[in-house]
Amino acid sequence: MSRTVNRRQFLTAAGIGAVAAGTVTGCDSLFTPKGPVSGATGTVMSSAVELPPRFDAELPKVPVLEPVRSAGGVDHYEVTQRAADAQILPGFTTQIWGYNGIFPGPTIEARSGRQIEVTIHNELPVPTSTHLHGGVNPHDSDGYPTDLIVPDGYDKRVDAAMLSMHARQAAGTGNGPQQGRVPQKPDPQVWSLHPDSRTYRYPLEQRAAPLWYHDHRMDFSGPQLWRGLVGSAFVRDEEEDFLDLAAGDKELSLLICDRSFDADGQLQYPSKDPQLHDPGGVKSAYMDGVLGDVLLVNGAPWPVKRVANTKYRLRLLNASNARVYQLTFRAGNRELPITQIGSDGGLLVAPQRLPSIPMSPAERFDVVVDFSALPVGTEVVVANSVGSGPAGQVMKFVVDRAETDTTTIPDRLCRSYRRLDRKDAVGVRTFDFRLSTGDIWTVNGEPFDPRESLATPKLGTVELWRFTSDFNHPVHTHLAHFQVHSRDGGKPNRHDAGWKDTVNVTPYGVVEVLVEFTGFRGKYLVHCHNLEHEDMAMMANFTVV
Ligand SMILES: [Cu+2]
Repeated sequence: MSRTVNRRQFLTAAGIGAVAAGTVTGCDSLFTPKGPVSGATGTVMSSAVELPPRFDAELPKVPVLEPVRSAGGVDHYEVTQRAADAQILPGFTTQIWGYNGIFPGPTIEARSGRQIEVTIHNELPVPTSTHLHGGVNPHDSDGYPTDLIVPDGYDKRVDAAMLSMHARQAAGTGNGPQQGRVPQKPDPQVWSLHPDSRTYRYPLEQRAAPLWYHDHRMDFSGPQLWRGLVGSAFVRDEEEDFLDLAAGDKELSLLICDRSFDADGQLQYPSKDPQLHDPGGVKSAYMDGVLGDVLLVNGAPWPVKRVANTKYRLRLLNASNARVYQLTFRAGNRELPITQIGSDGGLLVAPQRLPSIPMSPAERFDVVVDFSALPVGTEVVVANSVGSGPAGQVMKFVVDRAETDTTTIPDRLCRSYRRLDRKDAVGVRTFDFRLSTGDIWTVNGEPFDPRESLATPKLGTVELWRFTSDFNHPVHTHLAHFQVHSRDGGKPNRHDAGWKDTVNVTPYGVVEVLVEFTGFRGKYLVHCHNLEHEDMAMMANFTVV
């Protein structure tokens, strides 16, 4: 009897959380079922180096990407993906893959309605595809997983890898489409290959929101993000400018992820093929998800940030492959109030207090934390209540100066917000996220097939999509943003508020969302954002018609 069946039987019997494959690692792998984020999300890959001290490194400020030219209302950016050396752990030099050679990549600052173009040059040894996550992007600039920038000299190997994938599919043993015969060359209906570089065009006809960009190569997103291909992107608009929110050096972008390091201080990841040619995916012990034991914020381990005793706006992004967080801000025994003002898709109608911030992979939270009641010298630890050991802490703030705070949190944040209603939905579809036999993660029982679409919603309509799940699956829709309509038959959780593009579905949970299809026709993805699940086929197309 396979491990898969054993786990399913266990889950059915327990009716709750799950045991991860391989090493069971306390709270990282076994959560209580009723918390905002519950269930297993992966297996810890322990570092072979001594873990760095906590709260020693300064919080890095990620540089903003500057356009190389602006013409006709379009800002043009140039980015080179390349390997580079980074100082992450004290005493070690770590090779990363970065946009412009840095991890995280440079932050994109953009304006709603002002188009940007980004030319990406690929100097890495592997193909890449870049997705602007949260962007209302035309299909051909959405970073489709088989729409690849192929570096110089890779063609022969990429052909071999693609043929090999087709051969495995034909044999019914691999990820992706099932088909009856082995083709002689990569199918041009599946693969779109750009030599060395290409330009992505983003109209950004959308609300102010915290986006991010990352790799999306089919079968290899997990290792390619792990090596560093992630960055933040903010869209801003007049409505947001008008609010008197904390800004400038009182607005902090915090990109949170976990990583694991080998004895030489290099990033380690359990790929089936460490060269990332073929096959994709991870060793079976890690197929539930890869967790690191070093927590990084903006690329630094457990950093510290010195702050004034004022309000700060924190733009939180969980850029981890598989790790979930539940963040609190602790000053001694006391927990600071957290005010959420925005979600994945921009500002909420009104601010709301949250006791903690539960973040599954790819989710963003826009929050205000108020340090004004704290005496100078107070230390505030950002704790992760669902992480064990070192993963139980993320970073630290130290209040080191007194300043006058002139910012406010308005009672009404977003007057243009439209609340979707169940009666707006013209149809209902169900997407079931589930492990299949053969260690393949599936959507509606099928592994990802680039040629098939599970749904054909009409542009300009709203549909109710029901996500069901056997595990923790952070479900992400490209192009179309949604509002959570119900969770497990009841009301959404408080942290489900606002426009979103990613929602965590807990084990045997049901989440209904009202999805609005705006912007563009074409083929887009709905997929699990646990990157190991994604790489092991938990993706599907929908085509907006
Ligand atoms: Cu998943």
